[in-house]
Amino acid sequence: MNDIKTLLNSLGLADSAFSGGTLAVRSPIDGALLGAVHEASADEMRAAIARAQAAQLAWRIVPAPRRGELVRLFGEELRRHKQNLARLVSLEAGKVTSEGEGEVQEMIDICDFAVGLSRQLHGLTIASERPGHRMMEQWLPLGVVGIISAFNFPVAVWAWNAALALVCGNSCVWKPSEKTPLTALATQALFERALARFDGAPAHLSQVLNGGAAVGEAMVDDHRVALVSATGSTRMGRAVGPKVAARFGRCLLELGGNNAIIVSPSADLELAVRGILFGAYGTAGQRCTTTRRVIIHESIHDELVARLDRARAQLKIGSPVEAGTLIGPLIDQAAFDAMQQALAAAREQGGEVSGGERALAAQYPHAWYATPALVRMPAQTAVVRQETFAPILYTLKYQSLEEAIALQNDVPQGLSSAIFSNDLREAELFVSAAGSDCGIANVNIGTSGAEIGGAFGGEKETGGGRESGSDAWRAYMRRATNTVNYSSALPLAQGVKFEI
Ligand code: UN1
Repeated sequence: MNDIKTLLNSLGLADSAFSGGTLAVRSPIDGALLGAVHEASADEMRAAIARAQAAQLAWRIVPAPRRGELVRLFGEELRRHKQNLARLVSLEAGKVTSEGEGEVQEMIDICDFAVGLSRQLHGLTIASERPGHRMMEQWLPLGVVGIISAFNFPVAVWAWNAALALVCGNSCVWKPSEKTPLTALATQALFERALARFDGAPAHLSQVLNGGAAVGEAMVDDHRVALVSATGSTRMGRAVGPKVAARFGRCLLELGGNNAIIVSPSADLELAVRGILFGAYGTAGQRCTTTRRVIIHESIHDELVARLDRARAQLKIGSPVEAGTLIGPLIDQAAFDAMQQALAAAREQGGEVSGGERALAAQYPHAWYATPALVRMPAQTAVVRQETFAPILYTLKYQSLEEAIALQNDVPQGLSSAIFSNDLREAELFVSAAGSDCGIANVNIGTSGAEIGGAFGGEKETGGGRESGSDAWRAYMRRATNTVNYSSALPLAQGVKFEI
Protein backbone atom coordinates (compact mmCIF):
# COMPACT_ATOMS: atom_id res chain seq x y z
CA MET A 1 0.00 0.00 0.00
CA ASN A 2 2.90 2.36 0.81
CA ASP A 3 4.46 1.45 -2.45
CA ILE A 4 1.38 2.48 -4.41
CA LYS A 5 1.02 5.71 -2.45
CA THR A 6 4.60 6.71 -3.31
CA LEU A 7 3.99 5.80 -6.93
CA LEU A 8 0.78 7.81 -7.20
CA ASN A 9 2.34 10.79 -5.41
CA SER A 10 5.28 10.68 -7.83
CA LEU A 11 2.80 10.92 -10.69
CA GLY A 12 1.33 14.07 -9.21
CA LEU A 13 -1.67 12.70 -7.33
CA ALA A 14 -2.45 13.98 -3.85
CA ASP A 15 -3.60 11.37 -1.31
CA SER A 16 -7.13 12.74 -1.44
CA ALA A 17 -7.33 11.88 -5.16
CA PHE A 18 -7.05 8.16 -4.48
CA SER A 19 -8.44 7.65 -1.01
CA GLY A 20 -11.76 8.21 0.69
CA GLY A 21 -13.91 7.69 -2.42
CA THR A 22 -16.58 5.09 -3.04
CA LEU A 23 -15.04 3.37 -6.07
CA ALA A 24 -12.65 0.74 -4.70
CA VAL A 25 -9.73 -0.15 -6.94
CA ARG A 26 -8.18 -3.59 -6.62
CA SER A 27 -5.07 -4.89 -8.30
CA PRO A 28 -5.68 -7.93 -10.50
CA ILE A 29 -2.20 -9.10 -9.44
CA ASP A 30 -3.20 -10.11 -5.90
CA GLY A 31 -6.55 -8.46 -5.17
CA ALA A 32 -4.91 -5.80 -2.96
CA LEU A 33 -6.74 -2.55 -2.48
CA LEU A 34 -4.92 0.17 -4.40
CA GLY A 35 -7.20 3.06 -3.58
CA ALA A 36 -10.77 4.33 -3.42
CA VAL A 37 -11.58 7.13 -5.81
CA HIS A 38 -14.42 9.58 -6.11
CA GLU A 39 -17.31 8.41 -8.26
CA ALA A 40 -18.88 11.18 -10.29
CA SER A 41 -22.62 11.58 -10.66
CA ALA A 42 -24.52 12.22 -13.88
CA ASP A 43 -24.90 15.85 -12.81
CA GLU A 44 -21.15 16.19 -12.36
CA MET A 45 -20.72 14.83 -15.87
CA ARG A 46 -23.14 17.41 -17.25
CA ALA A 47 -21.33 20.19 -15.40
CA ALA A 48 -18.01 18.95 -16.80
CA ILE A 49 -19.45 19.00 -20.32
CA ALA A 50 -20.54 22.62 -19.82
CA ARG A 51 -16.98 23.54 -18.76
CA ALA A 52 -15.56 21.58 -21.69
CA GLN A 53 -17.80 23.45 -24.08
CA ALA A 54 -16.56 26.81 -22.79
CA ALA A 55 -12.96 25.62 -23.05
CA GLN A 56 -13.47 24.50 -26.64
CA LEU A 57 -14.81 27.88 -27.71
CA ALA A 58 -11.50 29.41 -26.65
CA TRP A 59 -9.28 26.56 -27.86
CA ARG A 60 -10.72 26.38 -31.39
CA ILE A 61 -9.23 29.80 -32.26
CA VAL A 62 -5.74 28.96 -31.01
CA PRO A 63 -3.68 28.21 -34.15
CA ALA A 64 -3.33 24.47 -34.68
CA PRO A 65 0.50 24.41 -34.50
CA ARG A 66 0.23 26.14 -31.10
CA ARG A 67 -2.21 23.46 -30.04
CA GLY A 68 0.41 20.98 -31.15
CA GLU A 69 2.86 22.61 -28.77
CA LEU A 70 0.66 21.63 -25.81
CA VAL A 71 0.59 18.03 -27.00
CA ARG A 72 4.38 18.17 -27.40
CA LEU A 73 4.72 19.25 -23.76
CA PHE A 74 2.41 16.44 -22.72
CA GLY A 75 4.61 14.00 -24.64
CA GLU A 76 7.58 15.29 -22.65
CA GLU A 77 5.79 14.61 -19.37
CA LEU A 78 5.02 11.10 -20.57
CA ARG A 79 8.67 10.52 -21.46
CA ARG A 80 9.75 11.77 -18.06
CA HIS A 81 7.26 9.58 -16.19
CA LYS A 82 7.20 6.59 -18.50
CA GLN A 83 8.48 4.03 -15.99
CA ASN A 84 6.16 5.10 -13.22
CA LEU A 85 3.04 5.35 -15.33
CA ALA A 86 3.89 1.97 -16.89
CA ARG A 87 4.24 0.47 -13.42
CA LEU A 88 0.83 1.81 -12.50
CA VAL A 89 -0.60 0.24 -15.67
CA SER A 90 0.89 -3.08 -14.51
CA LEU A 91 -0.48 -2.75 -10.98
CA GLU A 92 -3.95 -1.67 -12.03
CA ALA A 93 -4.51 -3.53 -15.32
CA GLY A 94 -2.17 -6.49 -14.72
CA LYS A 95 0.02 -5.98 -17.80
CA VAL A 96 3.54 -7.37 -17.78
CA THR A 97 6.24 -4.72 -17.42
CA SER A 98 7.28 -4.51 -21.06
CA GLU A 99 3.65 -4.22 -22.18
CA GLY A 100 2.97 -1.53 -19.59
CA GLU A 101 5.97 0.35 -20.95
CA GLY A 102 4.79 -0.32 -24.49
CA GLU A 103 1.45 1.19 -23.62
CA VAL A 104 3.04 4.44 -22.43
CA GLN A 105 5.33 4.39 -25.49
CA GLU A 106 2.20 4.21 -27.64
CA MET A 107 0.98 7.40 -25.90
CA ILE A 108 4.30 9.12 -26.62
CA ASP A 109 4.18 7.98 -30.24
CA ILE A 110 0.69 9.37 -30.81
CA CYS A 111 1.73 12.68 -29.22
CA ASP A 112 4.64 12.93 -31.67
CA PHE A 113 2.31 12.06 -34.53
CA ALA A 114 -0.23 14.67 -33.41
CA VAL A 115 2.42 17.37 -33.11
CA GLY A 116 3.40 16.85 -36.76
CA LEU A 117 -0.24 16.66 -37.73
CA SER A 118 -0.93 20.03 -36.12
CA ARG A 119 0.79 21.59 -39.14
CA GLN A 120 -0.97 19.38 -41.67
CA LEU A 121 -4.70 19.61 -41.02
CA HIS A 122 -5.09 20.35 -44.68
CA GLY A 123 -8.16 20.80 -46.83
CA LEU A 124 -8.65 21.06 -50.59
CA THR A 125 -9.13 23.62 -53.31
CA ILE A 126 -11.76 22.47 -55.80
CA ALA A 127 -12.33 23.79 -59.33
CA SER A 128 -15.53 25.82 -59.51
CA GLU A 129 -17.76 25.69 -62.61
CA ARG A 130 -18.45 29.44 -62.25
CA PRO A 131 -16.06 32.18 -63.43
CA GLY A 132 -14.46 34.26 -60.69
CA HIS A 133 -15.30 31.69 -58.03
CA ARG A 134 -13.17 29.52 -55.85
CA MET A 135 -14.27 26.47 -53.92
CA MET A 136 -12.43 25.06 -50.98
CA GLU A 137 -12.85 22.51 -48.29
CA GLN A 138 -11.70 23.23 -44.76
CA TRP A 139 -11.44 21.04 -41.69
CA LEU A 140 -12.55 22.91 -38.60
CA PRO A 141 -12.69 22.01 -34.91
CA LEU A 142 -15.67 19.89 -33.95
CA GLY A 143 -16.53 20.62 -30.30
CA VAL A 144 -16.47 18.50 -27.16
CA VAL A 145 -15.11 14.99 -27.64
CA GLY A 146 -16.27 12.34 -25.17
CA ILE A 147 -13.93 9.40 -24.68
CA ILE A 148 -14.97 6.07 -23.15
CA SER A 149 -12.05 3.70 -22.67
CA ALA A 150 -11.61 0.07 -21.62
CA PHE A 151 -9.46 -1.51 -18.88
CA ASN A 152 -7.13 -3.37 -21.24
CA PHE A 153 -5.52 -0.28 -22.76
CA PRO A 154 -6.36 2.04 -19.90
CA VAL A 155 -4.35 5.02 -21.12
CA ALA A 156 -3.05 4.45 -24.68
CA VAL A 157 -6.46 4.40 -26.32
CA TRP A 158 -7.43 7.61 -24.50
CA ALA A 159 -4.20 9.17 -25.80
CA TRP A 160 -4.99 8.14 -29.41
CA ASN A 161 -8.20 10.08 -29.09
CA ALA A 162 -7.11 12.98 -26.92
CA ALA A 163 -3.88 13.84 -28.76
CA LEU A 164 -5.73 14.07 -32.08
CA ALA A 165 -8.81 15.76 -30.59
CA LEU A 166 -6.67 18.45 -28.97
CA VAL A 167 -4.61 19.37 -32.02
CA CYS A 168 -7.87 19.43 -33.99
CA GLY A 169 -9.14 22.17 -31.67
CA ASN A 170 -11.46 20.21 -29.40
CA SER A 171 -11.82 19.72 -25.68
CA CYS A 172 -12.08 16.26 -24.11
CA VAL A 173 -14.14 14.61 -21.41
CA TRP A 174 -12.99 11.13 -20.41
CA LYS A 175 -14.93 8.30 -18.79
CA PRO A 176 -12.36 5.57 -18.14
CA SER A 177 -13.10 1.96 -17.25
CA GLU A 178 -14.29 1.53 -13.66
CA LYS A 179 -11.51 -1.03 -13.31
CA THR A 180 -8.70 1.41 -14.07
CA PRO A 181 -9.47 4.84 -12.61
CA LEU A 182 -6.01 5.40 -11.12
CA THR A 183 -4.10 5.29 -14.41
CA ALA A 184 -6.65 7.76 -15.74
CA LEU A 185 -6.19 10.14 -12.81
CA ALA A 186 -2.40 9.89 -13.12
CA THR A 187 -2.57 10.60 -16.85
CA GLN A 188 -4.77 13.60 -16.18
CA ALA A 189 -2.27 14.87 -13.59
CA LEU A 190 0.55 14.58 -16.15
CA PHE A 191 -1.57 16.41 -18.71
CA GLU A 192 -2.16 19.19 -16.20
CA ARG A 193 1.58 19.53 -15.68
CA ALA A 194 1.94 20.10 -19.42
CA LEU A 195 -0.91 22.60 -19.28
CA ALA A 196 0.81 24.52 -16.50
CA ARG A 197 3.88 24.92 -18.73
CA PHE A 198 1.79 26.16 -21.66
CA ASP A 199 0.80 29.75 -22.08
CA GLY A 200 -2.71 30.38 -23.28
CA ALA A 201 -4.72 27.21 -22.86
CA PRO A 202 -8.20 27.48 -21.36
CA ALA A 203 -9.00 25.60 -18.16
CA HIS A 204 -10.89 22.31 -18.46
CA LEU A 205 -9.51 21.40 -21.85
CA SER A 206 -9.33 17.81 -20.69
CA GLN A 207 -11.27 16.35 -17.78
CA VAL A 208 -11.66 12.89 -16.35
CA LEU A 209 -14.72 11.59 -14.54
CA ASN A 210 -14.68 8.17 -12.92
CA GLY A 211 -17.79 6.18 -12.36
CA GLY A 212 -20.17 3.61 -13.71
CA ALA A 213 -22.72 3.35 -16.47
CA ALA A 214 -24.76 6.36 -15.30
CA VAL A 215 -21.79 8.69 -15.84
CA GLY A 216 -21.16 7.23 -19.28
CA GLU A 217 -24.83 7.53 -20.17
CA ALA A 218 -24.92 11.19 -19.17
CA MET A 219 -22.09 11.77 -21.64
CA VAL A 220 -23.62 9.69 -24.41
CA ASP A 221 -27.01 11.42 -24.12
CA ASP A 222 -25.68 14.98 -24.01
CA HIS A 223 -26.15 16.88 -27.27
CA ARG A 224 -23.19 19.12 -26.38
CA VAL A 225 -20.83 16.18 -26.92
CA ALA A 226 -20.17 16.32 -30.66
CA LEU A 227 -18.29 13.04 -30.88
CA VAL A 228 -18.42 10.02 -28.61
CA SER A 229 -15.39 7.79 -29.13
CA ALA A 230 -16.05 4.52 -27.32
CA THR A 231 -13.78 1.51 -26.95
CA GLY A 232 -15.09 -1.67 -25.37
CA SER A 233 -17.39 -4.62 -25.96
CA THR A 234 -19.87 -4.93 -28.81
CA ARG A 235 -22.58 -4.97 -26.12
CA MET A 236 -21.46 -1.54 -24.95
CA GLY A 237 -21.35 -0.28 -28.55
CA ARG A 238 -24.89 -1.50 -29.17
CA ALA A 239 -26.05 0.61 -26.24
CA VAL A 240 -24.00 3.70 -27.13
CA GLY A 241 -24.36 3.81 -30.93
CA PRO A 242 -28.17 4.21 -31.22
CA LYS A 243 -28.29 6.80 -28.41
CA VAL A 244 -25.72 9.02 -30.07
CA ALA A 245 -27.38 8.50 -33.46
CA ALA A 246 -30.78 9.46 -32.01
CA ARG A 247 -29.45 12.93 -31.24
CA PHE A 248 -27.51 13.06 -34.54
CA GLY A 249 -24.19 13.05 -32.72
CA ARG A 250 -21.10 11.38 -34.10
CA CYS A 251 -19.80 8.09 -32.87
CA LEU A 252 -16.44 6.43 -33.26
CA LEU A 253 -16.75 2.82 -32.15
CA GLU A 254 -13.89 0.43 -31.50
CA LEU A 255 -15.52 -2.77 -30.29
CA GLY A 256 -14.88 -6.48 -30.16
CA GLY A 257 -12.60 -8.50 -32.38
CA ASN A 258 -12.41 -12.20 -33.21
CA ASN A 259 -9.11 -12.18 -34.99
CA ALA A 260 -7.73 -15.10 -36.96
CA ILE A 261 -4.37 -16.11 -38.36
CA ILE A 262 -4.27 -18.32 -41.44
CA VAL A 263 -1.18 -20.51 -41.72
CA SER A 264 -0.48 -21.77 -45.22
CA PRO A 265 1.77 -24.69 -46.20
CA SER A 266 4.43 -22.25 -47.41
CA ALA A 267 4.62 -20.42 -44.06
CA ASP A 268 7.78 -19.99 -42.04
CA LEU A 269 6.56 -22.03 -39.09
CA GLU A 270 9.12 -20.56 -36.66
CA LEU A 271 7.69 -17.10 -37.30
CA ALA A 272 4.13 -18.37 -37.26
CA VAL A 273 4.52 -20.06 -33.87
CA ARG A 274 5.95 -16.90 -32.32
CA GLY A 275 3.33 -14.66 -33.92
CA ILE A 276 0.47 -16.91 -32.80
CA LEU A 277 1.73 -17.31 -29.23
CA PHE A 278 2.14 -13.58 -28.67
CA GLY A 279 -1.13 -12.81 -30.42
CA ALA A 280 -3.17 -15.40 -28.53
CA TYR A 281 -1.66 -15.34 -25.07
CA GLY A 282 0.10 -11.98 -24.71
CA THR A 283 -1.78 -9.58 -22.40
CA ALA A 284 -3.50 -12.78 -21.15
CA GLY A 285 -5.70 -12.69 -24.25
CA GLN A 286 -7.19 -9.35 -23.24
CA ARG A 287 -6.56 -7.24 -26.34
CA CYS A 288 -9.27 -6.46 -28.84
CA THR A 289 -6.67 -7.58 -31.40
CA THR A 290 -5.87 -10.86 -29.61
CA THR A 291 -5.57 -13.88 -31.93
CA ARG A 292 -8.56 -16.02 -31.07
CA ARG A 293 -8.53 -18.42 -34.03
CA VAL A 294 -5.81 -20.09 -36.06
CA ILE A 295 -6.82 -21.61 -39.38
CA ILE A 296 -4.19 -24.10 -40.49
CA HIS A 297 -3.71 -25.96 -43.77
CA GLU A 298 -4.41 -29.67 -43.30
CA SER A 299 -0.92 -30.66 -44.48
CA ILE A 300 0.77 -28.90 -41.55
CA HIS A 301 -2.13 -28.85 -39.08
CA ASP A 302 -1.15 -31.64 -36.70
CA GLU A 303 2.51 -30.63 -36.56
CA LEU A 304 1.77 -26.94 -35.92
CA VAL A 305 -0.93 -27.61 -33.32
CA ALA A 306 1.42 -29.94 -31.45
CA ARG A 307 4.15 -27.28 -31.48
CA LEU A 308 1.76 -24.58 -30.29
CA ASP A 309 0.47 -26.82 -27.53
CA ARG A 310 3.99 -27.64 -26.31
CA ALA A 311 5.03 -23.99 -26.35
CA ARG A 312 1.77 -22.91 -24.70
CA ALA A 313 2.44 -25.14 -21.72
CA GLN A 314 5.88 -23.51 -21.20
CA LEU A 315 4.72 -19.88 -21.08
CA LYS A 316 5.56 -18.34 -17.73
CA ILE A 317 2.48 -17.24 -15.81
CA GLY A 318 2.90 -15.00 -12.80
CA SER A 319 2.91 -11.58 -11.33
CA PRO A 320 3.27 -9.16 -14.24
CA VAL A 321 5.85 -7.09 -12.39
CA GLU A 322 8.21 -10.06 -11.92
CA ALA A 323 10.96 -10.36 -14.52
CA GLY A 324 10.37 -13.12 -17.04
CA THR A 325 6.58 -13.28 -16.70
CA LEU A 326 4.82 -13.51 -20.05
CA ILE A 327 1.25 -13.98 -18.87
CA GLY A 328 -0.27 -11.95 -16.08
CA PRO A 329 -3.68 -12.24 -14.47
CA LEU A 330 -7.14 -11.85 -15.91
CA ILE A 331 -8.71 -8.58 -14.86
CA ASP A 332 -11.21 -10.13 -12.42
CA GLN A 333 -13.25 -13.15 -11.48
CA ALA A 334 -15.96 -12.34 -14.02
CA ALA A 335 -13.32 -12.64 -16.76
CA PHE A 336 -12.19 -16.01 -15.39
CA ASP A 337 -15.79 -17.25 -15.18
CA ALA A 338 -16.47 -16.16 -18.76
CA MET A 339 -13.36 -18.09 -19.84
CA GLN A 340 -14.59 -21.23 -18.06
CA GLN A 341 -18.03 -20.90 -19.65
CA ALA A 342 -16.51 -20.58 -23.10
CA LEU A 343 -14.33 -23.66 -22.53
CA ALA A 344 -17.34 -25.66 -21.31
CA ALA A 345 -19.29 -24.60 -24.40
CA ALA A 346 -16.32 -25.49 -26.61
CA ARG A 347 -16.22 -29.01 -25.11
CA GLU A 348 -19.94 -29.42 -25.74
CA GLN A 349 -19.44 -28.31 -29.33
CA GLY A 350 -16.82 -30.99 -29.93
CA GLY A 351 -13.66 -29.14 -28.90
CA GLU A 352 -10.65 -30.79 -27.30
CA VAL A 353 -9.28 -28.44 -24.65
CA SER A 354 -5.70 -28.21 -23.36
CA GLY A 355 -5.01 -25.82 -20.48
CA GLY A 356 -7.44 -23.17 -19.34
CA GLU A 357 -7.32 -24.04 -15.64
CA ARG A 358 -6.99 -21.64 -12.77
CA ALA A 359 -3.33 -21.04 -11.89
CA LEU A 360 -1.47 -19.74 -8.83
CA ALA A 361 -4.61 -19.93 -6.65
CA ALA A 362 -2.61 -20.82 -3.53
CA GLN A 363 -0.21 -17.91 -3.96
CA TYR A 364 -2.87 -15.41 -5.06
CA PRO A 365 -6.23 -16.56 -3.66
CA HIS A 366 -7.82 -13.20 -4.49
CA ALA A 367 -6.59 -13.00 -8.06
CA TRP A 368 -7.50 -14.84 -11.26
CA TYR A 369 -4.66 -16.36 -13.24
CA ALA A 370 -5.32 -19.01 -15.88
CA THR A 371 -3.14 -21.27 -17.95
CA PRO A 372 -3.48 -20.38 -21.62
CA ALA A 373 -5.92 -22.62 -23.44
CA LEU A 374 -5.67 -24.26 -26.84
CA VAL A 375 -8.84 -25.84 -28.20
CA ARG A 376 -8.85 -28.14 -31.24
CA MET A 377 -12.23 -27.48 -32.83
CA PRO A 378 -13.92 -29.72 -35.43
CA ALA A 379 -15.63 -26.67 -36.98
CA GLN A 380 -16.25 -22.98 -36.47
CA THR A 381 -19.09 -23.47 -33.99
CA ALA A 382 -21.07 -20.83 -32.05
CA VAL A 383 -18.49 -20.43 -29.27
CA VAL A 384 -15.70 -19.83 -31.79
CA ARG A 385 -17.72 -17.09 -33.43
CA GLN A 386 -18.04 -15.12 -30.19
CA GLU A 387 -15.36 -13.00 -28.53
CA THR A 388 -14.26 -14.26 -25.12
CA PHE A 389 -11.82 -11.82 -23.55
CA ALA A 390 -9.39 -14.47 -22.27
CA PRO A 391 -6.39 -16.52 -23.47
CA ILE A 392 -8.25 -19.13 -25.53
CA LEU A 393 -6.99 -20.09 -28.98
CA TYR A 394 -9.26 -22.19 -31.21
CA THR A 395 -7.57 -24.22 -33.95
CA LEU A 396 -9.30 -25.03 -37.23
CA LYS A 397 -8.25 -26.92 -40.36
CA TYR A 398 -8.58 -25.92 -44.04
CA GLN A 399 -7.98 -27.39 -47.48
CA SER A 400 -8.14 -24.48 -49.94
CA LEU A 401 -7.16 -20.86 -49.27
CA GLU A 402 -10.61 -19.69 -50.42
CA GLU A 403 -12.11 -21.87 -47.70
CA ALA A 404 -9.69 -20.44 -45.13
CA ILE A 405 -10.55 -16.87 -46.09
CA ALA A 406 -14.26 -17.67 -45.93
CA LEU A 407 -13.81 -19.09 -42.43
CA GLN A 408 -11.74 -16.10 -41.38
CA ASN A 409 -14.51 -13.75 -42.54
CA ASP A 410 -17.43 -15.82 -41.24
CA VAL A 411 -17.64 -14.21 -37.80
CA PRO A 412 -19.65 -11.16 -36.72
CA GLN A 413 -16.52 -9.12 -35.87
CA GLY A 414 -14.05 -7.57 -38.32
CA LEU A 415 -11.06 -6.05 -36.52
CA SER A 416 -7.77 -7.77 -37.27
CA SER A 417 -6.47 -10.72 -39.28
CA ALA A 418 -3.25 -12.18 -40.63
CA ILE A 419 -1.80 -14.77 -42.95
CA PHE A 420 1.55 -16.49 -42.59
CA SER A 421 2.63 -17.42 -46.10
CA ASN A 422 5.73 -17.13 -48.25
CA ASP A 423 3.61 -17.45 -51.38
CA LEU A 424 3.12 -14.03 -52.99
CA ARG A 425 -0.15 -15.01 -54.62
CA GLU A 426 -1.66 -16.17 -51.35
CA ALA A 427 -0.51 -13.08 -49.46
CA GLU A 428 -1.82 -10.72 -52.12
CA LEU A 429 -5.16 -12.54 -52.34
CA PHE A 430 -5.51 -12.24 -48.57
CA VAL A 431 -5.11 -8.45 -48.59
CA SER A 432 -7.19 -8.01 -51.76
CA ALA A 433 -10.89 -7.18 -52.20
CA ALA A 434 -11.60 -10.92 -52.17
CA GLY A 435 -9.53 -11.45 -49.04
CA SER A 436 -9.87 -10.53 -45.39
CA ASP A 437 -12.87 -8.33 -44.55
CA CYS A 438 -11.16 -6.80 -41.51
CA GLY A 439 -9.90 -3.28 -40.85
CA ILE A 440 -6.44 -4.75 -40.31
CA ALA A 441 -5.01 -7.52 -42.53
CA ASN A 442 -1.36 -8.47 -42.00
CA VAL A 443 1.15 -10.72 -43.73
CA ASN A 444 3.74 -12.64 -41.72
CA ILE A 445 3.05 -10.79 -38.51
CA GLY A 446 0.33 -11.49 -35.96
CA THR A 447 -2.99 -9.78 -35.41
CA SER A 448 -2.09 -7.59 -32.44
CA GLY A 449 0.48 -4.95 -31.63
CA ALA A 450 -0.38 -2.39 -34.31
CA GLU A 451 1.75 0.74 -34.72
CA ILE A 452 0.08 4.12 -34.26
CA GLY A 453 0.85 5.32 -37.81
CA GLY A 454 -1.92 3.30 -39.43
CA ALA A 455 -5.65 3.81 -38.99
CA PHE A 456 -6.83 1.44 -36.27
CA GLY A 457 -10.28 -0.13 -36.18
CA GLY A 458 -12.50 -2.62 -37.92
CA GLU A 459 -15.70 -3.50 -39.70
CA LYS A 460 -18.99 -5.22 -38.87
CA GLU A 461 -19.58 -5.61 -35.12
CA THR A 462 -16.22 -3.98 -34.44
CA GLY A 463 -18.10 -0.78 -35.15
CA GLY A 464 -16.46 0.77 -38.22
CA GLY A 465 -14.47 3.47 -36.42
CA ARG A 466 -10.84 4.36 -37.19
CA GLU A 467 -8.52 5.88 -34.62
CA SER A 468 -4.88 6.78 -34.32
CA GLY A 469 -2.85 7.24 -37.56
CA SER A 470 -3.43 7.87 -41.28
CA ASP A 471 -6.33 10.32 -41.72
CA ALA A 472 -8.24 9.21 -38.60
CA TRP A 473 -7.93 12.86 -37.46
CA ARG A 474 -10.79 13.79 -39.77
CA ALA A 475 -13.25 12.14 -37.38
CA TYR A 476 -12.38 14.86 -34.86
CA MET A 477 -13.10 17.75 -37.22
CA ARG A 478 -16.03 19.05 -39.21
CA ARG A 479 -15.78 19.60 -42.95
CA ALA A 480 -16.86 22.93 -44.38
CA THR A 481 -17.25 23.52 -48.11
CA ASN A 482 -16.76 27.20 -48.98
CA THR A 483 -17.52 28.85 -52.30
CA VAL A 484 -16.02 32.33 -52.63
CA ASN A 485 -17.16 34.68 -55.41
CA TYR A 486 -14.47 37.22 -56.27
CA SER A 487 -16.24 38.49 -59.44
CA SER A 488 -18.84 41.22 -59.72
CA ALA A 489 -21.46 38.91 -61.29
CA LEU A 490 -23.69 36.39 -59.58
CA PRO A 491 -23.86 33.33 -61.86
CA LEU A 492 -25.89 30.44 -60.47
CA ALA A 493 -24.68 26.87 -60.57
CA GLN A 494 -26.08 24.46 -63.17
CA GLY A 495 -26.89 27.48 -65.42
CA VAL A 496 -30.04 28.31 -63.43
CA LYS A 497 -31.50 31.73 -64.25
CA PHE A 498 -33.21 33.93 -61.66
CA GLU A 499 -33.44 37.43 -63.27
CA ILE A 500 -34.84 40.13 -61.05
C1 UN1 B 1 -7.19 -2.68 -27.86
O1 UN1 B 1 -6.99 -3.86 -27.52
O2 UN1 B 1 -8.23 -2.09 -27.46
O3 UN1 B 1 -2.82 -3.39 -31.85
C2 UN1 B 1 -6.26 -1.87 -28.65
C3 UN1 B 1 -2.76 -3.54 -30.63
C4 UN1 B 1 -2.64 -2.32 -29.77
C5 UN1 B 1 -3.97 -1.70 -29.52
C6 UN1 B 1 -5.03 -2.62 -29.05
N1 UN1 B 1 -1.76 -1.36 -30.41
O4 UN1 B 1 -2.80 -4.62 -30.11
